[in-house]
Amino acid sequence: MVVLTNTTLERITLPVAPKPSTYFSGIPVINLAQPGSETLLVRACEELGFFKVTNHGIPMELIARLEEEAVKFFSLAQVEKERAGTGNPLGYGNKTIGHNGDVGWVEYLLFDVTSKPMSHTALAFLEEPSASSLCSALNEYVSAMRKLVCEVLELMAEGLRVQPRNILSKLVMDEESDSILRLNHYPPCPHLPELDSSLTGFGEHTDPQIISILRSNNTSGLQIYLRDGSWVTVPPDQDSFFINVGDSLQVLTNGRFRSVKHRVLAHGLKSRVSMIYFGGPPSGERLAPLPLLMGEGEESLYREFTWCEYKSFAHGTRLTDNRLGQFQR
Ligand code: GA4
Repeated sequence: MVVLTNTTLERITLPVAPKPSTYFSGIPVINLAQPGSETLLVRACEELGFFKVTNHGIPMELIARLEEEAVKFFSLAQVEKERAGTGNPLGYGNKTIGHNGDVGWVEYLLFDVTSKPMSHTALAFLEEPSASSLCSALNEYVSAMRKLVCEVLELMAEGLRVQPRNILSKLVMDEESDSILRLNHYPPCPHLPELDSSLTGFGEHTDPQIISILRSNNTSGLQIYLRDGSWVTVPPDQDSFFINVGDSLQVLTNGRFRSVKHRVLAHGLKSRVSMIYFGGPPSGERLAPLPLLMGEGEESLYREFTWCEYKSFAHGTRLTDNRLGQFQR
């Protein structure tokens, strides 16, 4: 544990983690423009629950625009940022994550993003023209993420040989889909070089949704947990997207796909900025394995539940808790 004092002189104890290991070279790369990528994609979801997507067709300017807006927001004075709300669960958050005592060396903005574009009045915590420029960058980015999620989930269905092709994507493309956009800023931690360890930016957890698409700047920090019990550092790549399987997709595939445990360690010298789109199903959606994926006599590993039930359960847990455990048969 390391005790840090922030600007408001509040003392906060943050968990330390082992020093980041060297970069892992085994992250599967899915080239979306390459025929046959659906087979690699399925393998990546089965083995790691994590992969990188290249040739995604999303213009770099659109990504850079939201990153710039995020940096502009996080550079505001603390009081101005706090006007965005509490981060509990939506809005601005600083060092506290969720409402059950998790902390990390991170500040963030969380937005509920539906199929309808957000209005700049939802960002009334900012003055004009800042509210409008953040709002349009967010809307453009979210609609690009929805398209990417749709493409990836359709490739997945193809690789899994389940019909119809939109059996998974329709859950996230539905008007009522419960999706979130998260902008994270991990400031450099000046105390780190003196410590023989690293600081936790965002503690280990799995994502509750179906799928998460992450894009970060070129600062490392993201780690994933392998089946052999080791944590490995993901080499940053600001031109690509990293995708991970969430708990809901693990259920939809009856455990065939793995919802990957991941975490972020703070950097001693550089800021890390990440933007994550979490694609979730509609609130009342029943989550159960796709019948076409079940072998003869295969039974569901999970009792049936709705996304709304899972989400409210998740919000009562700590990051590291094994949330799906509660729903296992
Ligand atoms: C993890 C994935 C998303 O960032 C998130 C997180 C949420 C939050 O920050 O409020 C949770 C976490 C996440 C899972 C367990 C609960 C809820 C913090 C936490 C301790 C927005 C989400 O949907 O679940």
